[in-house]
Amino acid sequence: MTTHLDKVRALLAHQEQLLGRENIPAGDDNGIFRRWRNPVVTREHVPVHWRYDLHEPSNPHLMERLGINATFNAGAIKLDGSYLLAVRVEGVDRKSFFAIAESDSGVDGFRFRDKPVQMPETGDPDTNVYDMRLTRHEDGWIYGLFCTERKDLSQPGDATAAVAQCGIARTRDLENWQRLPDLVTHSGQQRNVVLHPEFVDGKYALYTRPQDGFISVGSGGGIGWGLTDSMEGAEVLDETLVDSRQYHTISEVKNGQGPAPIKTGKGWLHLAHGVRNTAAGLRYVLYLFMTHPERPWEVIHRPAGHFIAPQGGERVGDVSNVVFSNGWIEDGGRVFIYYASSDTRLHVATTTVDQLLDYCLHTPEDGLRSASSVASRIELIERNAAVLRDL
Ligand code: M1P
Repeated sequence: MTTHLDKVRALLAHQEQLLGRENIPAGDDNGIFRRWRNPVVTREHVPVHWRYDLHEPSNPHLMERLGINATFNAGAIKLDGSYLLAVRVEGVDRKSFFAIAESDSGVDGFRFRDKPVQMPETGDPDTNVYDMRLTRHEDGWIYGLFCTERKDLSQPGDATAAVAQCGIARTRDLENWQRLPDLVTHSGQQRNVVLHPEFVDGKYALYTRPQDGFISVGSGGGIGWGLTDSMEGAEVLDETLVDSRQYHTISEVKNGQGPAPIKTGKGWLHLAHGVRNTAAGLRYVLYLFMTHPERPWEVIHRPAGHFIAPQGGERVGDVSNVVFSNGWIEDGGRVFIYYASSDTRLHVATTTVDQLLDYCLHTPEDGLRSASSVASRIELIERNAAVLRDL
Protein backbone atom coordinates (compact mmCIF):
# COMPACT_ATOMS: atom_id res chain seq x y z
CA MET A 1 0.00 0.00 0.00
CA THR A 2 1.26 3.50 -0.88
CA THR A 3 1.60 5.53 2.29
CA HIS A 4 1.44 9.30 2.67
CA LEU A 5 5.22 9.38 3.12
CA ASP A 6 5.66 7.34 -0.08
CA LYS A 7 3.70 10.02 -1.91
CA VAL A 8 5.86 12.77 -0.40
CA ARG A 9 9.00 10.86 -1.43
CA ALA A 10 7.63 10.53 -4.97
CA LEU A 11 7.02 14.29 -5.17
CA LEU A 12 10.56 15.01 -3.99
CA ALA A 13 12.09 12.43 -6.34
CA HIS A 14 10.19 13.86 -9.29
CA GLN A 15 11.51 17.31 -8.49
CA GLU A 16 15.08 16.05 -7.99
CA GLN A 17 14.93 14.59 -11.47
CA LEU A 18 14.01 18.00 -12.87
CA LEU A 19 16.67 19.87 -10.88
CA GLY A 20 19.36 17.38 -11.90
CA ARG A 21 18.52 17.56 -15.60
CA GLU A 22 21.48 18.61 -17.69
CA ASN A 23 20.86 21.44 -20.11
CA ILE A 24 22.29 21.50 -23.62
CA PRO A 25 22.55 24.23 -26.23
CA ALA A 26 19.61 24.27 -28.61
CA GLY A 27 20.32 23.54 -32.26
CA ASP A 28 19.81 27.05 -33.55
CA ASP A 29 22.81 29.36 -33.74
CA ASN A 30 22.55 32.69 -35.53
CA GLY A 31 26.14 33.63 -34.67
CA ILE A 32 24.88 36.23 -32.19
CA PHE A 33 23.70 34.09 -29.25
CA ARG A 34 22.69 30.54 -28.51
CA ARG A 35 19.50 29.49 -26.78
CA TRP A 36 19.63 26.53 -24.36
CA ARG A 37 17.11 23.76 -24.75
CA ASN A 38 15.41 23.66 -21.33
CA PRO A 39 14.04 26.59 -19.37
CA VAL A 40 16.33 27.21 -16.38
CA VAL A 41 13.59 27.96 -13.84
CA THR A 42 9.95 26.89 -14.03
CA ARG A 43 7.21 26.73 -11.44
CA GLU A 44 8.12 23.04 -10.99
CA HIS A 45 11.52 24.19 -9.67
CA VAL A 46 9.85 25.85 -6.66
CA PRO A 47 10.53 23.60 -3.64
CA VAL A 48 7.82 21.08 -2.82
CA HIS A 49 7.67 22.26 0.81
CA TRP A 50 6.87 25.83 -0.31
CA ARG A 51 3.74 24.52 -2.00
CA TYR A 52 2.48 21.44 -0.14
CA ASP A 53 1.53 20.90 3.46
CA LEU A 54 3.43 17.63 3.96
CA HIS A 55 1.63 16.58 7.18
CA GLU A 56 -0.81 13.77 6.74
CA PRO A 57 -3.27 14.84 9.50
CA SER A 58 -3.69 18.36 8.09
CA ASN A 59 -3.38 17.37 4.42
CA PRO A 60 -4.52 13.75 3.96
CA HIS A 61 -4.98 14.21 0.18
CA LEU A 62 -1.51 15.76 -0.21
CA MET A 63 -2.99 18.77 -1.93
CA GLU A 64 -0.93 21.62 -3.22
CA ARG A 65 -1.96 24.25 -0.63
CA LEU A 66 -0.10 27.31 -1.91
CA GLY A 67 0.23 26.87 -5.65
CA ILE A 68 2.74 28.66 -7.84
CA ASN A 69 1.66 30.13 -11.14
CA ALA A 70 4.90 31.24 -12.79
CA THR A 71 8.61 31.95 -12.38
CA PHE A 72 9.99 34.67 -14.61
CA ASN A 73 11.72 38.08 -14.98
CA ALA A 74 14.81 37.47 -12.83
CA GLY A 75 17.61 39.81 -11.80
CA ALA A 76 21.02 38.12 -12.09
CA ILE A 77 24.48 38.39 -10.54
CA LYS A 78 27.56 36.21 -9.99
CA LEU A 79 28.49 36.08 -6.32
CA ASP A 80 31.10 33.89 -4.58
CA GLY A 81 31.42 31.69 -7.68
CA SER A 82 27.67 31.03 -8.05
CA TYR A 83 25.23 32.30 -10.62
CA LEU A 84 22.35 33.83 -8.66
CA LEU A 85 18.91 34.75 -9.90
CA ALA A 86 16.43 36.95 -8.03
CA VAL A 87 13.41 35.27 -9.59
CA ARG A 88 9.96 36.80 -9.81
CA VAL A 89 7.84 34.00 -8.36
CA GLU A 90 4.11 34.45 -8.76
CA GLY A 91 1.69 32.52 -6.59
CA VAL A 92 -1.72 31.42 -7.78
CA ASP A 93 -3.06 34.39 -5.79
CA ARG A 94 -1.34 36.64 -8.37
CA LYS A 95 1.09 38.04 -5.78
CA SER A 96 4.70 38.08 -6.85
CA PHE A 97 7.67 37.81 -4.51
CA PHE A 98 11.41 37.37 -4.94
CA ALA A 99 13.28 34.13 -4.37
CA ILE A 100 16.96 33.46 -4.96
CA ALA A 101 17.93 30.48 -7.11
CA GLU A 102 21.58 29.43 -7.42
CA SER A 103 23.56 27.39 -9.92
CA ASP A 104 27.22 26.46 -10.40
CA SER A 105 27.02 26.44 -14.19
CA GLY A 106 24.61 29.28 -14.99
CA VAL A 107 22.72 27.11 -17.49
CA ASP A 108 21.25 24.34 -15.34
CA GLY A 109 20.91 23.05 -11.78
CA PHE A 110 19.20 26.17 -10.43
CA ARG A 111 17.97 25.52 -6.88
CA PHE A 112 16.04 27.88 -4.68
CA ARG A 113 17.51 28.84 -1.32
CA ASP A 114 15.69 27.68 1.84
CA LYS A 115 13.07 30.42 1.90
CA PRO A 116 11.81 33.24 -0.32
CA VAL A 117 13.16 36.75 0.26
CA GLN A 118 11.28 38.54 3.02
CA MET A 119 11.53 42.00 1.54
CA PRO A 120 10.97 44.68 4.19
CA GLU A 121 8.15 47.10 3.43
CA THR A 122 8.12 50.89 3.65
CA GLY A 123 5.45 52.85 5.57
CA ASP A 124 3.27 52.43 2.48
CA PRO A 125 3.00 48.64 2.04
CA ASP A 126 3.49 47.20 -1.46
CA THR A 127 0.56 45.31 -2.96
CA ASN A 128 2.86 43.54 -5.41
CA VAL A 129 6.63 43.57 -6.04
CA TYR A 130 8.37 42.32 -9.19
CA ASP A 131 11.10 42.55 -11.83
CA MET A 132 14.19 43.17 -9.72
CA ARG A 133 17.30 44.58 -11.40
CA LEU A 134 20.48 43.75 -9.46
CA THR A 135 23.38 46.19 -9.70
CA ARG A 136 26.77 45.71 -8.04
CA HIS A 137 27.51 49.38 -7.48
CA GLU A 138 30.98 50.85 -7.02
CA ASP A 139 29.86 52.10 -3.56
CA GLY A 140 30.18 48.44 -2.41
CA TRP A 141 26.47 47.54 -2.11
CA ILE A 142 24.39 45.28 -4.32
CA TYR A 143 21.18 47.17 -5.07
CA GLY A 144 17.88 45.60 -6.05
CA LEU A 145 15.53 48.00 -7.81
CA PHE A 146 12.06 46.65 -8.50
CA CYS A 147 8.55 47.63 -9.34
CA THR A 148 6.27 48.25 -6.36
CA GLU A 149 2.62 48.29 -7.29
CA ARG A 150 -0.17 49.73 -5.17
CA LYS A 151 -3.85 50.52 -5.61
CA ASP A 152 -4.46 53.93 -7.17
CA LEU A 153 -6.34 55.57 -4.30
CA SER A 154 -7.38 58.49 -6.51
CA GLN A 155 -9.73 56.07 -8.33
CA PRO A 156 -11.43 54.18 -5.49
CA GLY A 157 -14.24 52.95 -7.78
CA ASP A 158 -11.91 51.21 -10.23
CA ALA A 159 -10.61 47.91 -8.84
CA THR A 160 -8.03 47.70 -11.65
CA ALA A 161 -6.48 51.15 -11.14
CA ALA A 162 -2.89 50.80 -9.98
CA VAL A 163 0.24 52.87 -9.50
CA ALA A 164 3.73 51.56 -10.30
CA GLN A 165 6.79 53.06 -8.64
CA CYS A 166 10.40 52.00 -8.11
CA GLY A 167 11.17 50.19 -4.85
CA ILE A 168 14.80 50.15 -3.68
CA ALA A 169 16.63 47.70 -1.44
CA ARG A 170 20.27 46.82 -0.89
CA THR A 171 22.19 43.82 0.34
CA ARG A 172 25.64 42.25 0.48
CA ASP A 173 24.58 38.61 0.19
CA LEU A 174 21.07 38.54 -1.34
CA GLU A 175 19.97 37.14 2.04
CA ASN A 176 19.65 40.21 4.26
CA TRP A 177 17.95 43.15 2.60
CA GLN A 178 17.78 46.75 3.74
CA ARG A 179 14.77 48.53 2.27
CA LEU A 180 15.28 52.16 1.33
CA PRO A 181 12.59 54.73 0.52
CA ASP A 182 11.02 54.39 -2.93
CA LEU A 183 12.45 56.48 -5.72
CA VAL A 184 10.84 59.89 -6.11
CA THR A 185 10.54 61.23 -9.64
CA HIS A 186 8.30 63.85 -11.12
CA SER A 187 6.66 61.49 -13.61
CA GLY A 188 3.25 59.96 -12.85
CA GLN A 189 4.48 56.35 -12.61
CA GLN A 190 7.72 54.41 -13.04
CA ARG A 191 8.61 50.87 -14.06
CA ASN A 192 11.84 49.30 -15.34
CA VAL A 193 14.11 51.56 -13.27
CA VAL A 194 17.74 50.39 -13.22
CA LEU A 195 20.78 51.63 -11.30
CA HIS A 196 23.91 52.35 -13.36
CA PRO A 197 26.90 50.57 -11.72
CA GLU A 198 29.18 53.63 -11.53
CA PHE A 199 28.91 57.14 -10.13
CA VAL A 200 28.46 59.82 -12.77
CA ASP A 201 29.65 63.28 -11.70
CA GLY A 202 29.75 61.93 -8.15
CA LYS A 203 26.06 60.98 -8.24
CA TYR A 204 24.05 57.79 -8.55
CA ALA A 205 22.66 57.42 -12.06
CA LEU A 206 19.37 55.74 -12.91
CA TYR A 207 17.71 54.54 -16.09
CA THR A 208 14.02 55.30 -15.72
CA ARG A 209 10.82 54.71 -17.66
CA PRO A 210 8.43 57.57 -17.05
CA GLN A 211 4.80 56.72 -17.81
CA ASP A 212 1.39 58.30 -17.43
CA GLY A 213 -0.61 55.15 -16.73
CA PHE A 214 -0.07 51.68 -15.29
CA ILE A 215 -0.01 49.73 -18.60
CA SER A 216 -0.04 52.60 -21.06
CA VAL A 217 2.92 54.95 -20.96
CA GLY A 218 0.73 57.71 -22.43
CA SER A 219 2.80 60.72 -23.37
CA GLY A 220 5.75 59.23 -21.44
CA GLY A 221 7.75 56.18 -22.33
CA GLY A 222 11.23 55.83 -23.66
CA ILE A 223 14.22 54.92 -21.53
CA GLY A 224 15.05 57.92 -19.37
CA TRP A 225 18.13 58.96 -17.41
CA GLY A 226 18.45 60.89 -14.17
CA LEU A 227 20.85 61.52 -11.30
CA THR A 228 20.38 61.43 -7.54
CA ASP A 229 22.75 62.46 -4.74
CA SER A 230 21.86 59.51 -2.56
CA MET A 231 20.09 56.15 -2.63
CA GLU A 232 18.83 56.68 0.93
CA GLY A 233 16.11 59.06 -0.21
CA ALA A 234 16.63 58.88 -3.97
CA GLU A 235 15.04 61.66 -5.99
CA VAL A 236 15.43 62.37 -9.68
CA LEU A 237 14.52 65.95 -10.51
CA ASP A 238 15.15 65.81 -14.26
CA GLU A 239 14.73 62.88 -16.61
CA THR A 240 16.28 63.10 -20.07
CA LEU A 241 15.51 60.57 -22.78
CA VAL A 242 18.22 58.04 -23.70
CA ASP A 243 16.21 55.94 -26.13
CA SER A 244 12.82 57.21 -27.18
CA ARG A 245 9.89 55.43 -28.79
CA GLN A 246 9.61 55.75 -32.52
CA TYR A 247 6.93 55.11 -35.10
CA HIS A 248 7.16 51.82 -36.97
CA THR A 249 9.89 50.26 -34.86
CA ILE A 250 9.87 47.37 -32.40
CA SER A 251 9.44 49.85 -29.53
CA GLU A 252 6.71 52.01 -30.94
CA VAL A 253 4.35 51.52 -27.94
CA LYS A 254 6.89 51.41 -25.11
CA ASN A 255 10.32 50.20 -24.09
CA GLY A 256 12.37 49.72 -20.95
CA GLN A 257 15.95 49.14 -19.87
CA GLY A 258 16.63 45.47 -19.08
CA PRO A 259 19.46 44.74 -16.63
CA ALA A 260 22.25 47.19 -15.72
CA PRO A 261 24.49 47.76 -18.75
CA ILE A 262 27.79 45.91 -19.24
CA LYS A 263 30.96 48.02 -19.45
CA THR A 264 33.19 47.28 -22.46
CA GLY A 265 36.21 48.95 -24.04
CA LYS A 266 33.92 50.37 -26.71
CA GLY A 267 31.09 51.70 -24.56
CA TRP A 268 28.22 50.38 -22.45
CA LEU A 269 26.20 47.46 -23.78
CA HIS A 270 22.47 47.72 -23.05
CA LEU A 271 19.77 45.08 -23.24
CA ALA A 272 16.21 46.42 -23.36
CA HIS A 273 12.69 45.39 -24.29
CA GLY A 274 10.57 47.01 -26.95
CA VAL A 275 6.81 46.72 -27.34
CA ARG A 276 4.57 47.18 -30.33
CA ASN A 277 0.88 46.56 -30.80
CA THR A 278 -0.61 43.94 -33.10
CA ALA A 279 -4.06 42.58 -33.82
CA ALA A 280 -3.16 39.79 -31.36
CA GLY A 281 -2.15 42.22 -28.60
CA LEU A 282 1.17 43.59 -27.39
CA ARG A 283 4.37 41.93 -28.66
CA TYR A 284 7.49 42.22 -26.45
CA VAL A 285 10.94 41.64 -27.94
CA LEU A 286 14.49 42.27 -26.72
CA TYR A 287 16.92 44.62 -28.39
CA LEU A 288 20.44 45.91 -27.84
CA PHE A 289 22.03 49.32 -28.05
CA MET A 290 25.29 50.90 -26.89
CA THR A 291 26.04 54.14 -25.10
CA HIS A 292 29.15 56.29 -24.86
CA PRO A 293 31.83 55.06 -22.39
CA GLU A 294 31.90 58.36 -20.44
CA ARG A 295 28.40 59.57 -21.23
CA PRO A 296 26.14 56.53 -20.70
CA TRP A 297 23.08 58.63 -21.55
CA GLU A 298 24.23 59.07 -25.18
CA VAL A 299 23.42 56.27 -27.65
CA ILE A 300 26.33 55.52 -30.01
CA HIS A 301 25.10 52.32 -31.72
CA ARG A 302 21.54 51.24 -32.31
CA PRO A 303 21.19 48.04 -34.37
CA ALA A 304 17.80 47.83 -36.06
CA GLY A 305 15.08 45.50 -34.90
CA HIS A 306 14.94 42.77 -32.31
CA PHE A 307 17.79 40.76 -30.86
CA ILE A 308 15.62 38.04 -29.29
CA ALA A 309 11.94 37.53 -30.12
CA PRO A 310 9.58 34.86 -28.75
CA GLN A 311 9.96 31.61 -30.66
CA GLY A 312 8.10 28.26 -30.64
CA GLY A 313 6.78 27.40 -27.18
CA GLU A 314 8.09 30.70 -25.82
CA ARG A 315 5.21 32.40 -27.59
CA VAL A 316 2.57 30.93 -25.30
CA GLY A 317 1.94 31.63 -21.64
CA ASP A 318 0.09 33.86 -19.23
CA VAL A 319 0.88 36.93 -21.34
CA SER A 320 1.62 35.44 -24.73
CA ASN A 321 4.07 36.75 -27.33
CA VAL A 322 6.42 38.23 -24.73
CA VAL A 323 10.13 37.95 -24.04
CA PHE A 324 11.43 40.05 -21.18
CA SER A 325 14.85 40.27 -19.56
CA ASN A 326 16.02 42.06 -16.45
CA GLY A 327 19.11 39.95 -15.75
CA TRP A 328 22.36 39.05 -17.46
CA ILE A 329 25.79 38.04 -16.17
CA GLU A 330 29.09 38.85 -17.81
CA ASP A 331 31.73 36.39 -16.72
CA GLY A 332 35.21 36.59 -18.24
CA GLY A 333 33.84 37.72 -21.59
CA ARG A 334 31.02 35.16 -21.65
CA VAL A 335 27.49 36.51 -21.27
CA PHE A 336 24.52 34.64 -19.79
CA ILE A 337 21.24 36.27 -20.77
CA TYR A 338 18.30 35.27 -18.57
CA TYR A 339 15.06 35.98 -20.37
CA ALA A 340 11.50 35.00 -19.57
CA SER A 341 8.92 33.95 -22.10
CA SER A 342 5.29 34.98 -21.97
CA ASP A 343 5.45 35.85 -18.24
CA THR A 344 5.60 32.13 -17.46
CA ARG A 345 9.11 30.59 -17.31
CA LEU A 346 12.76 31.59 -17.43
CA HIS A 347 15.34 30.67 -20.09
CA VAL A 348 19.01 31.29 -20.73
CA ALA A 349 20.85 32.25 -23.90
CA THR A 350 24.64 32.49 -24.01
CA THR A 351 26.98 34.63 -26.07
CA THR A 352 30.13 36.70 -25.58
CA VAL A 353 30.92 40.39 -25.19
CA ASP A 354 32.83 40.20 -28.52
CA GLN A 355 29.78 38.84 -30.34
CA LEU A 356 27.49 41.47 -28.82
CA LEU A 357 29.91 44.26 -29.76
CA ASP A 358 30.22 42.92 -33.31
CA TYR A 359 26.42 42.77 -33.54
CA CYS A 360 26.00 46.35 -32.25
CA LEU A 361 28.79 47.82 -34.35
CA HIS A 362 27.92 46.10 -37.63
CA THR A 363 24.14 45.77 -37.75
CA PRO A 364 22.68 48.69 -39.72
CA GLU A 365 20.42 51.12 -37.88
CA ASP A 366 16.73 51.22 -38.69
CA GLY A 367 16.38 53.47 -41.73
CA LEU A 368 12.69 53.84 -40.84
CA ARG A 369 11.58 53.17 -44.44
CA SER A 370 11.13 49.98 -46.47
CA ALA A 371 13.35 51.43 -49.21
CA SER A 372 16.31 51.90 -46.88
CA SER A 373 15.87 48.33 -45.53
CA VAL A 374 15.95 47.07 -49.11
CA ALA A 375 19.07 49.16 -49.82
CA SER A 376 20.89 47.54 -46.83
CA ARG A 377 19.86 44.10 -48.06
CA ILE A 378 20.93 44.76 -51.66
CA GLU A 379 24.34 45.90 -50.40
CA LEU A 380 24.68 42.64 -48.44
CA ILE A 381 23.58 40.51 -51.40
CA GLU A 382 26.05 42.23 -53.73
CA ARG A 383 28.96 41.90 -51.30
CA ASN A 384 28.12 38.22 -50.85
CA ALA A 385 28.28 37.54 -54.59
CA ALA A 386 32.08 37.20 -54.48
CA VAL A 387 31.95 34.56 -51.70
CA LEU A 388 29.25 32.58 -53.51
CA ARG A 389 31.27 32.68 -56.77
CA ASP A 390 34.31 31.17 -55.01
CA LEU A 391 32.40 28.25 -53.52
O1 M1P B 1 3.55 41.44 -19.46
C1 M1P B 1 4.74 41.86 -20.05
C2 M1P B 1 5.53 42.76 -19.08
O2 M1P B 1 4.74 43.90 -18.79
C3 M1P B 1 5.32 44.87 -17.92
O3 M1P B 1 6.42 45.49 -18.55
P1 M1P B 1 6.30 46.99 -19.18
O4 M1P B 1 6.07 47.89 -18.05
O5 M1P B 1 7.56 47.33 -19.89
O6 M1P B 1 5.16 46.91 -20.11
C4 M1P B 1 5.77 44.25 -16.61
O7 M1P B 1 4.62 43.94 -15.85
C5 M1P B 1 6.59 42.98 -16.83
O8 M1P B 1 6.74 42.33 -15.60
C6 M1P B 1 5.88 42.03 -17.79
O9 M1P B 1 6.74 40.94 -18.10
